[in-house]
Amino acid sequence: MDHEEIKNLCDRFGIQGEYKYYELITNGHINKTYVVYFFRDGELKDYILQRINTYVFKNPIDVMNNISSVTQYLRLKIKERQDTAKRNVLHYQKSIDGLYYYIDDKGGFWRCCRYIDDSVTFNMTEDLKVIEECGAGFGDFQNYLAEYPADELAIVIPHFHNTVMRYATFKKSVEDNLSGRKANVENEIKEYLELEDIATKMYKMSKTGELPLKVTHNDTKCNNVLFDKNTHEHLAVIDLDTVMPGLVGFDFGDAIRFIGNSAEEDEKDLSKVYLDMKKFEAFTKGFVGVVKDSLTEKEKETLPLGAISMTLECGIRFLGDYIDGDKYFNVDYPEQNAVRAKCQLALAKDMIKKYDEMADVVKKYL
Ligand code: GN1
Ligand code: MG
Repeated sequence: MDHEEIKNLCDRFGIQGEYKYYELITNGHINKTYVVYFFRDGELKDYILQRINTYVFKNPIDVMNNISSVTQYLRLKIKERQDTAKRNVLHYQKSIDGLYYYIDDKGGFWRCCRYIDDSVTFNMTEDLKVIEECGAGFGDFQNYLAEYPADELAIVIPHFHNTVMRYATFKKSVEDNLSGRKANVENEIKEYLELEDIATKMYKMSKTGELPLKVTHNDTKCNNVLFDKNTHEHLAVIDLDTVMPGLVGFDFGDAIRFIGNSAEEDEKDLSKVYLDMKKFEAFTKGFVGVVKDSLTEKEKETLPLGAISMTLECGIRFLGDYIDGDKYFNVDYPEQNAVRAKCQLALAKDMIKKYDEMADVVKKYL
């Protein structure tokens, strides 16, 4: 993108002031994200400009409808608890056509929101206080949306955390071997297939009604929470693209998959990859501390299984995409999806070993 293109897009969203520059943000695997700076009223104002990946989100207007309803609802709920929600909810800009999106002449689907002042994100962090805050942030999010009318949400990606369906899709990728790269990952394929029962157990419990569907975030990576730059308190949960009915234990579990890992999501040296129990405990303390009163006994009991399910699911998604030829996730280098999949497998195997330890920690905070 050149400066002129970025500036023109911002004009479409009615952003006032003098355009200064932009930066590309590279930590998401799906959308293209830019932070754009404008000078106005004597200071720099920053905006997030994003192009939605329409290969992944087939109906991006539905995505924006969900987001505008959910953010409005959150704003009201948060204001019941405190004076202002200004730094706690994203504020999307309307385009000059009065819509929360703009479609450019090449079909690119854009949205824009104000960046929350003095906020930061964390990817991998060793700071247990930040991890606990992250848990409380996702826990609060869960509580705020507890009474949100779930049937009004569009299902933007059907079967998103349907692990049974994910395994079926994975097997199809293996069978089709579109990229011809299957031979490079035979061992991983075999190991993932051996773990299918444990990966699908919890989803099956939701189908029999043993676990309730609630409004969940569905992409609870630590970098989807904004923290105050100075105090590191959690401010807002972001990346609301996949807010849909789901399992609380999957939100918990996907967060653990990311923040509980001792290493990065794409660490190549697998000896560095394990479930860090200190991180697990910090996140659990924050999350469970906030949501415990609303959980059923089965929900409480299955939180550790949520972590295993989400790690295996994410792993087969990365591996399936590697075998398909990197169609879904953005990659920085050709083998990255295989590396991510190997890392998730190592992590999931360690979680299985530490199942009882996880369960004991959960009990401590219930
Ligand atoms: C994607 O966009 P991002 O990076 O927050 C993906 C998640 C995966 C995650 C793995 C819509 O999230 O489901 O867990 O990558 N989002 C979508 O890091 O597929
Ligand atoms: Mg994201």
